Amino acid sequence: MIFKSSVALSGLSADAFGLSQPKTLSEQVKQDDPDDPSSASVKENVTIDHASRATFTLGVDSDDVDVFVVYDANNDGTFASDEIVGSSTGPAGTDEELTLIGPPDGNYQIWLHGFQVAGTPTVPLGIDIVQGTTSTSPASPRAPCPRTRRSRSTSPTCSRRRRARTRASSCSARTPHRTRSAFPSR
Ligand SMILES: [Ca+2]
Ligand SMILES: [Ca+2]
Repeated sequence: MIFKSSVALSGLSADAFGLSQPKTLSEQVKQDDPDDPSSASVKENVTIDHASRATFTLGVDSDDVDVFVVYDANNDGTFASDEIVGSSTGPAGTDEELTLIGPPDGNYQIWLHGFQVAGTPTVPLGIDIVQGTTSTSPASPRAPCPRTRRSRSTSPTCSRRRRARTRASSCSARTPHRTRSAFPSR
């Protein structure tokens, strides 16, 4: 994607979020300790990198399965109950869905907690994470095409030079990239 501006902008930045491919996992759930979400028998690891949002859905039949999203905030490799950042805990027979807006980068775990489950049904877990990169414009605008007394501003040579310069300044390889999170730095 290329942004064009008729005025010189210094320090312009834009977030570009691609449309990631959503995926659906088949998970086998069972009755867990209803009083302890960390007893969830299904725990899926998910890595989030510069996401604008992340949506998790769970289709249930007549059972009561709940979804918990746990963020390893202290990055110690374990997912603790006090690191739960989102949950969807509808009653039996109700599908679950939750969305994190601007989640911080890092490691996450999705817990499927069998609150009231008959047998070991297989349920679909949907994961849709929209991720992208941040682009920053070059700090200095491109230099104007040089003029001399003999060359007119519309000369073909000057136009070609101007176009070439435009391509160079918008070349993605030369554009400084940085990442950022909507959350405060940790
Ligand atoms: Ca942790
Ligand atoms: Ca439920």
